[in-house]
Amino acid sequence: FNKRMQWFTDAKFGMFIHFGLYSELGGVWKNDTVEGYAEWIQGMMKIPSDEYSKLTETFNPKDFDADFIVKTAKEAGMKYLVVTSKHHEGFCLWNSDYTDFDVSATPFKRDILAELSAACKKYGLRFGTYYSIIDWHHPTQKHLYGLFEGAEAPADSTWRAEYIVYLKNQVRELIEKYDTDILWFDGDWEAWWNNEVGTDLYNYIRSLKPSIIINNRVAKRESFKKDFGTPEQEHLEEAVNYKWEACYTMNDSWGFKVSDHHWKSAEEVVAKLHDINEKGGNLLLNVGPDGLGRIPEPCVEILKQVGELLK
Ligand code: FUL
Repeated sequence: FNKRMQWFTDAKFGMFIHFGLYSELGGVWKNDTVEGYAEWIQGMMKIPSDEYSKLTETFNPKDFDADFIVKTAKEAGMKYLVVTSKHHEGFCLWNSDYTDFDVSATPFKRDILAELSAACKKYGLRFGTYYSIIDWHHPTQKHLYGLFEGAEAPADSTWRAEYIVYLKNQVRELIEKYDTDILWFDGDWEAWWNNEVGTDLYNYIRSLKPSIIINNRVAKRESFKKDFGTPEQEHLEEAVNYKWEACYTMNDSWGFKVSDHHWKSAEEVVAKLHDINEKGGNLLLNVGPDGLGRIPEPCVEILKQVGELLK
């Protein structure tokens, strides 16, 4: 375990990237601003699936520059990156063989994971992928979140098994095509997810790539401690006998939100990093590129200063 976790323990500081169709909206739907996290806009505002899916027709982040993003991370002292390959909305940032709801269906077409993983190789950063267990778009989950008109609960319970086949196929793609070093799951709080399916998924992934590192949200985070804990917008007060990584936003939202200018200062970031590292944790600090693929300018500036302070 220690050997597998060594690079992660040494890394101490990573970049989280929340990017998806929601980035186009910047937290605004029909002149209404979502309360809280911008990547939750579909769920919070109950935007029907067929309407939300149309965002693929305009998803065109033509200023997205993986090289610049990874270089920015590196210069800020970060040693790895974790990108939302699929957030709760279900849209995939890579060209997946198992769905059409992905980058290839947009005018942009470019494979965002391919570009980011290549840039990580170039700059010597480890590459990780976030994957949401919740999927607001997948047909097997139609009855769960009130986003599909007239969707009734299926007569039998096979939908979950069917969804897990999809999930496993996609996770295998993330490993085989992009050689992902971290699988960062999320959405474990749903009642239909449990430690049994989570443990099976954990074992499956380890069998495909034994050296991979998986977060505790692969199963129920309260009771599952492998491979690392994931305190969110907070961190532990003292060292514990398991590995953990605290994730924090740079402003208030994970996904790009036009109205969110509540940036942490570089000094605050560095203080947090040191405090977390002292207690044995890693810091995964988020950036949310906008609809054109650009990290907001203030955020780039803060990361530059963080790099300076850490020199
Ligand atoms: C949470 C998600 O619901 C948020 O949107 C975000 O991705 C955060 C890191 O995890 O559980």
